[in-house]
Amino acid sequence: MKAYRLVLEVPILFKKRMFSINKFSKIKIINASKMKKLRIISVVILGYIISVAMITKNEASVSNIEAPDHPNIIMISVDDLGYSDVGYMNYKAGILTPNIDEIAESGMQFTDAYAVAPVCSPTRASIMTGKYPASLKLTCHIPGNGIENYLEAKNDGTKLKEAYFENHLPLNEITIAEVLKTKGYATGYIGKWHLAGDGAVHTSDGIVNANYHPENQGFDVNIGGCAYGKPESYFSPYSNGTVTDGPQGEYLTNRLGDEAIKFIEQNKAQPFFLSFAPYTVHKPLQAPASDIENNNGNVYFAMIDNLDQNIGKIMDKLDELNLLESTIVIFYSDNGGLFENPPLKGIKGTLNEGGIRVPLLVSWPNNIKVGSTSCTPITSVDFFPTILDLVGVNPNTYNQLEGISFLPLLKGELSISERPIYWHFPHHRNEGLSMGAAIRKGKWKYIYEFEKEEEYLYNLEEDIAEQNNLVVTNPLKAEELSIQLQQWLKEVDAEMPELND
Ligand SMILES: [Ca+2]
Repeated sequence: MKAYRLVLEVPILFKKRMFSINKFSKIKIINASKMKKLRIISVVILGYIISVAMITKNEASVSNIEAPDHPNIIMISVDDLGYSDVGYMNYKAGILTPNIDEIAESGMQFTDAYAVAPVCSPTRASIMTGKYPASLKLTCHIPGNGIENYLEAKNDGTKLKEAYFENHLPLNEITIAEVLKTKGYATGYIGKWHLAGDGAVHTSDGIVNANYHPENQGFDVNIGGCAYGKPESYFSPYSNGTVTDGPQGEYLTNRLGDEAIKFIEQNKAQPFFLSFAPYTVHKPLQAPASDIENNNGNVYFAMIDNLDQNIGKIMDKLDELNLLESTIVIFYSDNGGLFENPPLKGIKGTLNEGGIRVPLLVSWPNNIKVGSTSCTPITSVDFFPTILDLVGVNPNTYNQLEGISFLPLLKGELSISERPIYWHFPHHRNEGLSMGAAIRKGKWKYIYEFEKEEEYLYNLEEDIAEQNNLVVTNPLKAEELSIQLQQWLKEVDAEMPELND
């Protein structure tokens, strides 16, 4: 792209330690004179203007695609389901997901889909708002044990302190549900929300501040959505003030599946948007005995099996009500898997691919080509503009959106411009590479680790497992992406970690 070639023409200004963090939490560019800084900034701004112009041009052509009248939308956001934790990927023996595989066969699968964060809350906030966690100031999972306790533990003995983050999704943010309501959609939220305050430490029922629940963010119905990031128990009684207890021992995922079916039945005569966000497959690892038995004692696989059965229930209900052709089904996970994610490196909580690359399927019979695949990188800020596009609303109407519509990919009619996608995760984790920021553009991925001041550059087309750090052999590419990442962090006024004095 022309814009980035311009960036490449600037002299190498940085050798190592491209980021410097001062006590005012702002990024300083070091090893450069003011004059050179100004040159870089003006070149990057010019590049940004050009790339925005390209995207805008592309989106204008998207709006010319004839959109059908108000299809139903079911957004399935599973919790912690890894890239290789689905049968159709064929990476793990023993995982059987026939119903999820059928969605893959009936529509488009994305090989390079991402969560904007390696943990729950920021990704969920980005789906709801179409904004990056760095813009929302909601970059961390909202801790169940309270932010103060969390920070005390995480900042113990580290060089950098965790950056500031919000403990709820502010009500003044415009959500996809709020917009769809204005278009006549019935809206339902069933499952985990995790955007409503400091988790379980303050409460025995998951309700910290009910004002922050889905009902006040555009959803007509909320079953299960509160401050909890994980269930107290998958078996009733649930200790969750937003879902009534069932019979003793009822399994939560089965119950939420039943509630999803009920919502579909109740709203079959009008367009509906159902966000089905089961708590599964997040810990605690608990599953019905029969599912554990069917999975040779593997409780995690049993949870995936049970998830699949419940998705099958939803698809059967759509079939029974003759709604398959008028319903778009999106299947997605909010971050990488907690266990190994072959062939990817890393797990949930890390900025390696295993922490952020996730399964994504989109099915819409007669509209999306059966059994198709897209390798274009997509991230969770893209859902909001894409859903708008799918229901015939021009995404450009909403200036706050930071992603782009990938409807052209679904239609198989256009490609979308190569654009950078970003991560800002200024938080310590025990699982591996964290406390950093990253950018993916085309086949390239660059990561900067704040705590260790380490840089990584990977060619994901040749090295999906991130084994060969190319920073030394390709310094120009590393520099280009580093500059672009730093520029973006400034643009969104990202909260940065401070020195831990
Ligand atoms: Ca999660």
